[in-house]
Amino acid sequence: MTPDLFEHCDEGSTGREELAPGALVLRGFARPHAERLVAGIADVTARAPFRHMLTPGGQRMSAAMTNCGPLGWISDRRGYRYEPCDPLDGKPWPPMPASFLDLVAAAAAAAGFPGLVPDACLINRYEPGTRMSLHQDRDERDLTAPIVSVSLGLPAIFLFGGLSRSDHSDRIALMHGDVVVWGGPSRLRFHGILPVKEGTHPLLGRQRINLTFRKAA
Ligand code: MD6
Ligand code: FE
Repeated sequence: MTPDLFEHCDEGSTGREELAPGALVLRGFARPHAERLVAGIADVTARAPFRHMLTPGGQRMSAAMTNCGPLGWISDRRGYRYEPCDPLDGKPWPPMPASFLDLVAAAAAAAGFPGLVPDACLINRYEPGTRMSLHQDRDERDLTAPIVSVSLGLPAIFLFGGLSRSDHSDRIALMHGDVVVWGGPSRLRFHGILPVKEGTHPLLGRQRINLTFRKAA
């Protein structure tokens, strides 16, 4: 499937696709929630704006980020970690909007993880040309909980690799409304996002937004 086929359509596909043991895509699962999610993103970013964090090596990250919930993921010269307060103003991260919590509970249950209560939500914003290099999500204390990842706006190609950086990566097109639930034996797979292609989404304009919900503490 190429993203171009669906770029200008309101309808995508639905249903579930298993990527690997413990990792599946719920196609279009968030689409009925999208307007409430976008309102929640606006509330969060009014209090904790998107910013480009620095990697420990001093590079500006390509995706702009913010957080909501009890813990937020940050990166700076001192490393990667979760913090209860936004370093920009020293205040607690904004609470998770009810629309986020409703969606994550429904998606996790649909994927076979009932009762998931995340304590961290990282919000990534990609403008065309923005990418996310291959990485593992390993800063969370509880690696038994799955991650729930929600894609909104412009499509992107998700690189889905193995447990070593040098393993082959599959390429998966993620469209507006797709939800990836990822845990168990896939929890520490390397993954990334190829540079987002130019385009305009009817609801979000010239951007892709990804929400990743984790149990960090
Ligand atoms: C993104 N996602 O989709 C970046 N991490 O923009 C992630 O880095 C990610 O989608 C862990 C689990 C699922 C993900
Ligand atoms: Fe990740």
